Amino acid sequence: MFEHLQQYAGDPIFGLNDAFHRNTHPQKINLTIGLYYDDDGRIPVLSSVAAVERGLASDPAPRTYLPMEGLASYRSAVQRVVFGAGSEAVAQGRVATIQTLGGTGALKVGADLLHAAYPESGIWISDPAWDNHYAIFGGAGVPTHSYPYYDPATKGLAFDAMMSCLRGLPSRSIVLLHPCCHNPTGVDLSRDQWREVIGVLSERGLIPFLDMAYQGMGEGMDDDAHAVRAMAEAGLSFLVANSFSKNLSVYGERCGGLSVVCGSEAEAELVLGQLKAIVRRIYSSAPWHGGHVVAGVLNDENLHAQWLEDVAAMRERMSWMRTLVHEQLSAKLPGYDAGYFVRQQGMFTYTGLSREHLLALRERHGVYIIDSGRVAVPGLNTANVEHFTNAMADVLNTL
Ligand code: KET
Repeated sequence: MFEHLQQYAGDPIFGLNDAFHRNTHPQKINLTIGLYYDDDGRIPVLSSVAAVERGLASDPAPRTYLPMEGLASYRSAVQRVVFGAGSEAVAQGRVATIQTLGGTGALKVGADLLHAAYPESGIWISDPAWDNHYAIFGGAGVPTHSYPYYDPATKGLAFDAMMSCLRGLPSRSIVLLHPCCHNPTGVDLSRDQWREVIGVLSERGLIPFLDMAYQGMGEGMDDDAHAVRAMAEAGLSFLVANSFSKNLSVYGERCGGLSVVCGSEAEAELVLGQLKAIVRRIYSSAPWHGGHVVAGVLNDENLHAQWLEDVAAMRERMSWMRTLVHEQLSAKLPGYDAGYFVRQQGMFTYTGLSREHLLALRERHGVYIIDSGRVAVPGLNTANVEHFTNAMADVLNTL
């Protein structure tokens, strides 16, 4: 029945992560996937999450269906975390928020909403991109295009090229933006640059879709949401996908949110209705356990404070690793400018390494970096960073 189907080429991130686990190199290092590991190389269970889970286990509640839009206490917590406690748009009831299956689920539901509302609109995605953006929007029937983002010469932002592309887009085009910790480059916009981008989005009548999968991993929970809040304050209508996979370390619980900022409360009601209809026809409702865990942490003052401390520790550890790599590489490779390791931020760094370099890193040293040259920084720790910089120095010296 299915022999005519094409072979799945595999996912470039999950596929290499699997290959890493099959490798037997004694000092192998996994820098493939966007997972946060602590300095012992373990995926942490945050104490705030464990505390809520103990409470849930000690007094088991019926696992009923959640509403199509998700748990009310989860949705309001998403709004506070993403838009800030003092958000005018939220206070005016102009934001329709649902609990989603991670950030990916939020992107999919948002893509379906946009395709139904604006069937003619295409989406513009940063070059380079998180590949799944193409798959999710293309799969939802939205034509996909790219806008310039990264400048290999400076390992920084191609801001002028990006702006001139945005200025030329047809009105009602969708623009996918990363408010912080750009994946895969680690290159973010400054506040002044955001102001200019928001100006163009507004003048050109574009539809911004912000994908915030790493809130808190760049500069802080509020600072990282700057673009979202500035856009809301500027009075734009837009969508935000957010994820708790990384910042709460609850990847497999599939916890995210989709918020649609509208012009009025009545419009937000209409949107919420359509979001429920989309959820109902795809998977009916969001997960009970993850919803209660996240809402439990976010709505408890002490647990919330503990969570923020944990996120700060993750952020500081990643920035420490960046500093160590920069120092060690600069010493081992005097002619090589490793400054991008400290200029770029968040979970990823874009090395610009060639395919040859990447293959040699895997084969000679067991160092796994995905084919785009993106390094997932949390795979580094005090015990393996030296092996990493030795491996980098070896391949850059010999190839
Ligand atoms: N958006 C971006 C930009 C992103 O990097 C990820 C995950 C997601 C959304 C998905 O979030 P989730 O809540 O897990 O559905 N990225 C990492 C894992 C993956 O590829 O799925 C990664 O890039 O390694």
